[in-house]
Amino acid sequence: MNKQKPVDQLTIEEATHEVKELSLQVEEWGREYYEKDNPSVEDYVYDQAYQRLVTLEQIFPELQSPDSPTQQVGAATISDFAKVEHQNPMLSMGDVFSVAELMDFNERLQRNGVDHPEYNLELKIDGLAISLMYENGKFVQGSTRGDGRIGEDITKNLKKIKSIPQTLTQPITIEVRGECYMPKEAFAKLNEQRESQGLPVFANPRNAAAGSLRQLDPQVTANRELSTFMYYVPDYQTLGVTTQSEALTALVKLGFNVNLNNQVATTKEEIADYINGYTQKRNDLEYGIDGIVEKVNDLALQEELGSTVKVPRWEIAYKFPPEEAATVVREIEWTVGRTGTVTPTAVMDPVLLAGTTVARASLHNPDYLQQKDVRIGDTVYLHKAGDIIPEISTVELDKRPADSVEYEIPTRCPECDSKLVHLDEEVALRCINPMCPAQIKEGLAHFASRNAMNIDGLGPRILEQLFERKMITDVADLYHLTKAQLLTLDKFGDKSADNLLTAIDNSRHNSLERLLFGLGIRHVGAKAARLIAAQFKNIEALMNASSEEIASVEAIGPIIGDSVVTYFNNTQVHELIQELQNAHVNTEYLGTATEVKEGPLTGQKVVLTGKLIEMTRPQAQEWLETQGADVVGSVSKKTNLVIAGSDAGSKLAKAQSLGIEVWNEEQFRAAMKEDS
Ligand code: 3BA
Repeated sequence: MNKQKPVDQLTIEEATHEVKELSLQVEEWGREYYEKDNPSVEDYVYDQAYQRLVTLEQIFPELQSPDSPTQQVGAATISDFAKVEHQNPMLSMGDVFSVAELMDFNERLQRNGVDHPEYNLELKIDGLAISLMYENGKFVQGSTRGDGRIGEDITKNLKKIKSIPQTLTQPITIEVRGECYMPKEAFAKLNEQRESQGLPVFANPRNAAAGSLRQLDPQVTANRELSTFMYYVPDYQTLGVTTQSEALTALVKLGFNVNLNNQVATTKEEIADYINGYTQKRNDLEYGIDGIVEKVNDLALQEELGSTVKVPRWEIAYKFPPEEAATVVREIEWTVGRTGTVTPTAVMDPVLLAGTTVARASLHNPDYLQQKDVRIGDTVYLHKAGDIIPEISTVELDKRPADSVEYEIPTRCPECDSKLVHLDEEVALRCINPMCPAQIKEGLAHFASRNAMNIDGLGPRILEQLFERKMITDVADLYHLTKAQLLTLDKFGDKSADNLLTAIDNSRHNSLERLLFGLGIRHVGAKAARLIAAQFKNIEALMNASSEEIASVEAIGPIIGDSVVTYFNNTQVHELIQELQNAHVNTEYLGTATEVKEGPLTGQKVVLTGKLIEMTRPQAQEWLETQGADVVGSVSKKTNLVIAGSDAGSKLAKAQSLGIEVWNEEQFRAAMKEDS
């Protein structure tokens, strides 16, 4: 992390400059967060920047402008939903990042004459604030928080959430507020499903919940597993209670879901224990929490304390620090993919990080490795990108061993020792030896994979053994494996051998598109394979087709056309196809021609901008075209999606000003992943 000068040591010029930059940055991140449910940085980074801006404006009050992001309540709403004005504004919460700051807050309350108040401590659910209106006990309207004053009417969607009662146990008229969230397991399942459909995955459960709630089709919401915890009633007199903790119990009685892990506390020790306890336990909860909320328990006292423009004076949220763990890099491993890309992975001493043990983190490519300057023996800090993927955040330079040397990028393939190259202007390092065993093994695994020939039970360990023992050298050999051969494999019994033989046999009857995808022809993803198979009907027709004929298939471009022709222009490939046919592997298209399903990108106008790290622009464009997207050069109102790599400039800015959806490279790769 870059060390910042303490705010009180800045000159006015420096402060002016920083306030200007930070305001723009915080505003942009805020927009991503609130309007697009799609933040490009982790919440912690946003919070830190926001906090720094607040401090700057406190110390240099002359620099605070009325349109500073610190002066807005939340973000403006932009959407297709009807607007709802909240009867009482939905405020934000003040926040602190350490227990010491929380204690300062409490002492300030004391100094302001609040003597040893009782606090109600609650878990801070990582979801989305909602408001529910009931008239005579009937649910009539539900809305998002929006900018705090005006939210969006999402009644139809909220009606699909099981934990929201349609009718209360009493016929009262009341507004109830709380949090809507997606349980961790539902989130994991949803992302798995989206990944297999080639859709971008959600970065975290909060974004998934937001994306699921703000759907124009309530059926989509219904299919997402969402739940709620309610915690606030603006008009508490209706409930006949005098404390926040009683209010929670009253809400349970009315039929709401309430998180009853709350605790009433008075002493510093109790508060610290609660925070420490849940800091430990948070990974075991079925829902995400990002902190602890402390509220003055006495509701009359709350009213007396009132609120500033933005936040109540009677509550404070303590936010958990991001989960980081330090460990030591022992090795950098290079693996060769199916297309020959050689990717570095840091292998580290195992550490516990956000609930799982982590020992490996991708370093993506040589450029990335060199930028981070990760070396063997270095102590590094790990975090989880999007809460899931372990990533090295920083190298602890103070702990670098004295004899440390810069890591040397290999020049030869770790598998076959042939010379590695950079193709075109790719960042990726490649082994271009077609006989490289690593590539062949990966190719076999790809052939067997779910969207290709779908041969169950042919995992990497089995393939490795079959290959090492020379039982298979190419995909056609799979169809000649015998039970006797399989029984010689490690831990392979009668049953597993039979199952695998059956799975292999079943794959003989697959439709052509699976075979075509499974062959691993460059640029031919699952979707392109389907479109081509539907057009040419059998492999002979495709082998006789020209590049132009292939490129004339709807949604297929010249790069795929050329790639397919080049692939089949090889006598070894002809022999392989012949062998497959001799082994009775089907090479005909079996689907009905009308079944070419439209995808989410079909017909969408997409603009590519900025630098991509893990692929070239033409590769990105090609894939988009196979999805039926229309890749265009400039951003206009008609653009549906902008894919922005690093250092994206005016096109990105324009897209943002027009409110067009923007994906970063990671989101784009998630969408492509299925289709590589
Ligand atoms: N308590 C979020 N605000 C919360 C009622 C106040 C409040 C929250 C809370 C303002 C949670 C801000 C949005 C909002 C209702 C405004 C909680 C949580 N209390 N336990 C003090 O679990 N995330 N969020 N919600 N009004």
